[in-house]
Amino acid sequence: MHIFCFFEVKIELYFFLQDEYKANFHPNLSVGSTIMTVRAVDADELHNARVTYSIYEKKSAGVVGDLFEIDSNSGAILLKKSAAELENQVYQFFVRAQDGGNPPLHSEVPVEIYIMSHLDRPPVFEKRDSIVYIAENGPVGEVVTTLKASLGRGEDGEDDGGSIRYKLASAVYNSADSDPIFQIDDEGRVIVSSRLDREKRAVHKLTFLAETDTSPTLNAYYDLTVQVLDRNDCSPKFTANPYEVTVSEAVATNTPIVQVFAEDTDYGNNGEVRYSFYGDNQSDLFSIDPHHGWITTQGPLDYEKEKSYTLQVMAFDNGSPSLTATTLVKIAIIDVNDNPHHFSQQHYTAAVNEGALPGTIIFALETEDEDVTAKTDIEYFIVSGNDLG
Ligand SMILES: [Ca+2]
Ligand SMILES: [Ca+2]
Ligand SMILES: [Ca+2]
Ligand SMILES: [Ca+2]
Repeated sequence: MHIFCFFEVKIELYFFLQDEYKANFHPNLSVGSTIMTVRAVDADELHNARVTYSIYEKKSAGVVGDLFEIDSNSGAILLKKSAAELENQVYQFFVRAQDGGNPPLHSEVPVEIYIMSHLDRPPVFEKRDSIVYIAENGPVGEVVTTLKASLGRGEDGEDDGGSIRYKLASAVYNSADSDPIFQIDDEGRVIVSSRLDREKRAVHKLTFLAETDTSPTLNAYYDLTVQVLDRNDCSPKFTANPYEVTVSEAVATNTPIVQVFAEDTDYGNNGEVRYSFYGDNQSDLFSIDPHHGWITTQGPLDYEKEKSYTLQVMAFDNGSPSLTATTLVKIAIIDVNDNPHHFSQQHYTAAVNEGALPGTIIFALETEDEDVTAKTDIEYFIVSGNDLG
């Protein structure tokens, strides 16, 4: 079985984690308290990790700035002076995040803060596990977890009534550019709405909003981390097919000549790759290291016997069941001059007329050499003879 996993390189711009931020608090909140925290992240963390926040007022400049301040490093919005007289007031403004790049990039997000009346009771989420685990490639519609928010009880102990709606507040999961991966229904069930792929994203950090149907809304947020567990759904993938290598016939036994490599992006055993030869055209002259993919000579090579080899190599992962990939390794042997010349006859005899003039061709010497491509220019020497020759 062959399954290839493809990877998209995603360039994420600088963005706020939510499309909007909402908060509500009672007018007796102490001065200096944190009301909420906004957060922008920069995918380009290496260069521009430093983000600074500021309150960005378009209209009614000064009003918001008198009451709230933002920690420029953390994005925490604090109450700057007493809100005791400001019951039922709603403040809407923007927070700007700016990075440390040159030129700096910035982005704004709308913020709504409602100072409740003494009687208002915002929703409260019931405590649940903040991390849930779910296997990749599960069925669409699978329930990850169920969240529940209820309205606090008024001073008379009665439920304040009214209904709560749930929303997924995380901006990246609400993008119009892609199909939603998670949804939350009216019952607070967090549902997988498209196939989860651990190789694309192993951890999803989600923030959910519960809000009343009143105006302005009363609300609460809940952070949930979904950790996607691996399944063995990626095959190993060789970096080449075929691998081609040339090697001198003179290399020593036990010489590593080529390394094959197959990548498997699954996790743990599912991504652990081993190598072997397979098929029937194998040669005892080569071995393969199962862990590192090195192919090594196991005996002397001889160009005069075999000019090339094609090895069939398989990679298999350690998953259950195991997934595999195959490739070819083509080894071309290079000839070297390793065979001695020898004369085509052991003895040569020739008759020479006594009166032959100097320079007469007596006979042509022929030699043979099994080295096919590595012929050298051959020089002949008369190593012994009489005074005349
Ligand atoms: Ca996958
Ligand atoms: Ca795998
Ligand atoms: Ca996987
Ligand atoms: Ca040779």
